[in-house]
Amino acid sequence: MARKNSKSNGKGDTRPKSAAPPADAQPTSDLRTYSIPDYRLEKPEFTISQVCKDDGPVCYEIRGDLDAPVPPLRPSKYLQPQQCVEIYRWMLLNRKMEQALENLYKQGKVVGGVYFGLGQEGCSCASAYALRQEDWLGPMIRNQGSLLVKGFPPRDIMMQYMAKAGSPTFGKDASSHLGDIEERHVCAPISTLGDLIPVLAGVCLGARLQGRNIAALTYIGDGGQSTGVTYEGLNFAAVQKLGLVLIVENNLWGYSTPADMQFCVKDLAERALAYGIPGVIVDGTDACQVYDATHEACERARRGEGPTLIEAKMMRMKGHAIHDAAAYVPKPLFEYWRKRDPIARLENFLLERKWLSPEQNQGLIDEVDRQLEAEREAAVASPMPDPATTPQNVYCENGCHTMKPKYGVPRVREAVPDSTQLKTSEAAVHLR
Ligand SMILES: Cc1ncc(C[n+]2csc(CCOP(=O)(O)OP(=O)(O)O)c2C)c(N)n1
Ligand SMILES: [Mg+2]
Repeated sequence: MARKNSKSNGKGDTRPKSAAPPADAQPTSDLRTYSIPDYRLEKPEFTISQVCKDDGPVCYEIRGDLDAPVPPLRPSKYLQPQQCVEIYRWMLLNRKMEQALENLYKQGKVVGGVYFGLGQEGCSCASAYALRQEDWLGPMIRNQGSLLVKGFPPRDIMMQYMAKAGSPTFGKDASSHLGDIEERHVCAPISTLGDLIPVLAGVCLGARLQGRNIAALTYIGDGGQSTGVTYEGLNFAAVQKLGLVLIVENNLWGYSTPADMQFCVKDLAERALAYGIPGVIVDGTDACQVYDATHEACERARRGEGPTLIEAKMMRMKGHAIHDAAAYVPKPLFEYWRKRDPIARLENFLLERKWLSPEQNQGLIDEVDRQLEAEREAAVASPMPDPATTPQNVYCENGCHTMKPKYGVPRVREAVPDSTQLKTSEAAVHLR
């Protein structure tokens, strides 16, 4: 863990940096100071406060330097030019698929709502790109890009939203609760915020008991990180040194609650200190930073050294879901982050470096459009489920799927036949 230096609270810490310590100061050996690696090339400092008028709608005002120039991307330590182009393509596919979903919703073809990851494509796609085939993913609602990178075709996600018979859940879920534990190693999202964290920790534990350390990536929002199960799951992973990679997606809003009204720490990565694990901050609109931090966390996970908490700072560029116009978000905040659009930033980065020519770029965009059109048509053409199939695949009956070890025979100790023979030292089950 990299821990050193003192932390400015960024909210008005005016202590002189070189002042002599007061006479009653503690000996320095009693002082523990920490630092959190921060990959960002800019550190926006905004405060958002509630300024509601009596019985008016909820509204906020923002203070901070909203005219700051947009920094360049931080070149990746690990990615080759071609890999950067691949991530850019995934991000385009992610955004254009969500635009197609919005249109399908407006055409009345979607059953239920639609959730968007607008402005967060770099976080979803570049983090999932750091996973290997054998690694696991537990996406949340805004991580549709992660699902694409992990191998779900856009038609699966579209059919899921339209509750079509051909969807991965055969039309039984009309949102994003799709997974694939056999091939792609994706745990279906769990709506209860935070619950994926102990589940993914459990996946890592299962692999450990079968003789393998794996990386398992999941996400939690700035709102969801306050839940108790987040603490329980991450603490368990920390104690057991499980390969959990937790990205805290700090997109500044949880429904209509701004981050400033959600927690008091300056950076959510500081939470890592309380778990005794590394914490790192990245600009969530910089795909290179997201990739590098996730790659390093995955490598640590595969070495069996335990979990990492990555805070990705960015902005939810739409409302909570399609029903929410986000009228409560101060317009200048949207403007600020629109200039930091993750796709435009990566596109400029690739063009400036000549890793992609303007013609290649246009060809790539056209190709993504063609792919999506074919995927959309296939999704729309899928029938609605036959009512007779309603009871099927709801309950696990007649051994519909067997629970079998994935990586090897679990290493467990033989049970003691006569419980009276248990020694006190064997009373607790240790998992390593
Ligand atoms: C334990 C729990 N509490 C409340 C909810 C309802 N809920 C769903 S999404 C959401 C807001 C989440 O905000 P955040 O975690 O910041 O994620 P974001 O939507 O910004 O990606 C809430 C309160 C829930 N699903 N689970
Ligand atoms: Mg949020």
